[in-house]
Amino acid sequence: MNILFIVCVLVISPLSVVIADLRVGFYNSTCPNAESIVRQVVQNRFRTDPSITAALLRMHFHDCFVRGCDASILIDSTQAKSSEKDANPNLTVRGYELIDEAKKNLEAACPSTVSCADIITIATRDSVALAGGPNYMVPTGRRDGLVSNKADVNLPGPDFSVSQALQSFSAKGLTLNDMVTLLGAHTVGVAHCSFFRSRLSSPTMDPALAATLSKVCGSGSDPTAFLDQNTSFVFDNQFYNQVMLNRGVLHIDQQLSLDKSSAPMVSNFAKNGAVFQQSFANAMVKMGSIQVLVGTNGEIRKNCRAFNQLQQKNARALGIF
Ligand code: HEM
Ligand SMILES: *[C@@H]1O[C@H](CO)[C@@H](O)[C@H](O)[C@H]1NC(C)=O
Ligand SMILES: *[C@@H]1O[C@H](CO)[C@@H](O)[C@H](O)[C@H]1NC(C)=O
Ligand SMILES: CC(=O)N[C@H]1CO[C@H](CO)[C@@H](O)[C@@H]1O
Repeated sequence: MNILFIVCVLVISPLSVVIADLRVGFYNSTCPNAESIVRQVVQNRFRTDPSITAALLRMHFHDCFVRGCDASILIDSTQAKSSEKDANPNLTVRGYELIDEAKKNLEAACPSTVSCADIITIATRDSVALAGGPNYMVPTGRRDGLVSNKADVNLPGPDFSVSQALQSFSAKGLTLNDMVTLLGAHTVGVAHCSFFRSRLSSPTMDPALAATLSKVCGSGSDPTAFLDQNTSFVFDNQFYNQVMLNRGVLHIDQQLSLDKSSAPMVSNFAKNGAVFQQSFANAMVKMGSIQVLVGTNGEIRKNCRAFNQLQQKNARALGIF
């Protein structure tokens, strides 16, 4: 009965089936240095640019929430087709060149073995640890997707309520606790004024912060402000303390402490940094397994920015083979 059911699901929609078949150390025998090769690249970058942690966290989130964690976010648009990258919420995603560098080093060590989707996952984990966050084991074995459409990008917006945002997280199999935890990633990184301008006149923002941010946002085209105004580069629980002081920058961040459903979680994380760190590690592993491709689904891209088929076509056109 069960087997029959599974077979039917596979036949109907083979690419969207969630198969929890990721394993810690998936590359132990095929590319034993895979994780240390990625870590090296992240360490080098972090030394000169600690904002890489925020960049990778956001990239990982956007990747996993659109067609699953399949590196579809990395695909460059072509003249014929706009990829996820060119959807508005993704325009400010950064860190693509770090993924390219890790991929180049991995291809040199073990060609066509380590997926771009796993590179994003491992690099994000390493960057979080470097910024003072938890260092957790991530299961690997993801394969890279064969589709990336601008029109598929449907992410929660910064002006969502907690219940609206929860709908989007629930659709990916994540709970309210997962969502409150994952939004703790806003303990690092920045937001452009255009994403929070409406909050500057809100009675739910600390007037001192509103005054500061109004000044910041009053000049230039679309400046940025830190999402965690206290410890902006440290991966800690200060985001939750800031939110409890009405110093959340995005509307959704502030709503976490105003909405009755999420407020107790916020105050628990604000009081207890260790509980937040453990919860974050668990939630990241969960987010990292959304709709993954495993086994023989998808492919292992040689260049994270293009599907293999397209790379071969371009190479033939250039007379490379
Ligand atoms: C309801 C869910 C979420 C909403 C509405 C949201 C919204 C936003 C917005 C509007 C920005 C500013 C982007 C910019 O101005 O360039 C941002 C930045 C950021 N988000 Fe989220 N986010 C959500 C969940 C998450 C999750 C789950 C993560 C990771 C686990 C995450 C990590 C980040 C990080 C690290 C930044 C800073 C990026 C940087 O400095 O480059 N966010 N988010
Ligand atoms: C890979 O090695 C690590 C560390 O020895 C171990 O914990 C893990 O289970 C191994 N994974 C596989 C798939 O062999
Ligand atoms: C800022 O963070 C530090 C270090 O975690 C903490 O001790 C302090 O209370 C925080 N300040 C505010 C205003 O939240
Ligand atoms: C917040 C935002 O910019 N949303 C846009 C994201 O991209 C989609 C698809 O391109 C647009 O329809 C949204 O308006």
